[in-house]
Amino acid sequence: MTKAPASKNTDPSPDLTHLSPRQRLQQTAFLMSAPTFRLCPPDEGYEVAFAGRSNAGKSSAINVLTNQRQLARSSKTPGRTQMINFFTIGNQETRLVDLPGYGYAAVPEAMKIEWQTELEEYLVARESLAGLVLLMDSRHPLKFFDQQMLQWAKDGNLPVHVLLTKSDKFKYGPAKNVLLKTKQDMSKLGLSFSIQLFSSLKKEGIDELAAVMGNWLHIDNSAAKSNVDNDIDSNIDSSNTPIDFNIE
Ligand SMILES: Nc1nc2c(ncn2[C@@H]2O[C@H](COP(=O)(O)OP(=O)(O)OP(=O)(O)O)[C@@H](O)[C@H]2O)c(=O)[nH]1
Ligand SMILES: [Mg+2]
Repeated sequence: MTKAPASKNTDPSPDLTHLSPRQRLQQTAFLMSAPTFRLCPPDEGYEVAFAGRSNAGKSSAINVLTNQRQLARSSKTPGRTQMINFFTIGNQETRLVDLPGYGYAAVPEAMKIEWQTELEEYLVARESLAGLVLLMDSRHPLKFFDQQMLQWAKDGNLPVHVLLTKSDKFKYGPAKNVLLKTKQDMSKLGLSFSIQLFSSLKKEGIDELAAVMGNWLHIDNSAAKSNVDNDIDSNIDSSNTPIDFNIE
């Protein structure tokens, strides 16, 4: 386990409450990497986990969301992120978690099984986990492990926000069709979710994702929120508007 130096108690975290969620997310800093959930930070405050198949674009999404080029390392080699990486957003009680990609063929079967058991326990039992951002390549949505993650999220009553990543690979119409089709398929699963298109390459869908995370992480004060809403009004692409479902 590697750990960033802890801030001293005599040096309180700066007051970031006047910032919008997107501005707050730009304060994200690396906290620590853990090889297993047993070594992760105390289960306090709020955290949001990013999960998805290997190569889905998790690290790239975290980098554009936080406006930092190399915060989470992204790579052309699938399976690059093997550790659970924790980041703080202003203070240690507000965290972002980059989970290792699943479905990476080169990982031995026994390790896969152990990892899945841990992942399930984390999703179901972690008290501070406020929501799951599930990234799926928009060309290959809802693969077996994605469905497994959704089932665990449902078991843990965990809200899910789906990013259909690399949407730049499609033209507008086909991208919208993927969004609607995936939304329909997910509606059958009976869990609480929202969904949007996302492109790290084109930096599309960031405001929508920041708004969802601001809500989950309780960093969405109303004064700043009205500024964000103004930003969204001027930039919004309706194909990226998150679609909310709350199915009983
Ligand atoms: N066209 C396009 N490519 C992308 C986008 N986001 C990521 N990629 C590419 O997809 C590959 C994987 O991206 P990563 O962000 O490393 O994916 P990851 O989910 O973190 O992968 P692991 O850490 O292996 O689980 C890289 O080659 C990225 O450049 C996107 O929005 N559009
Ligand atoms: Mg990664």
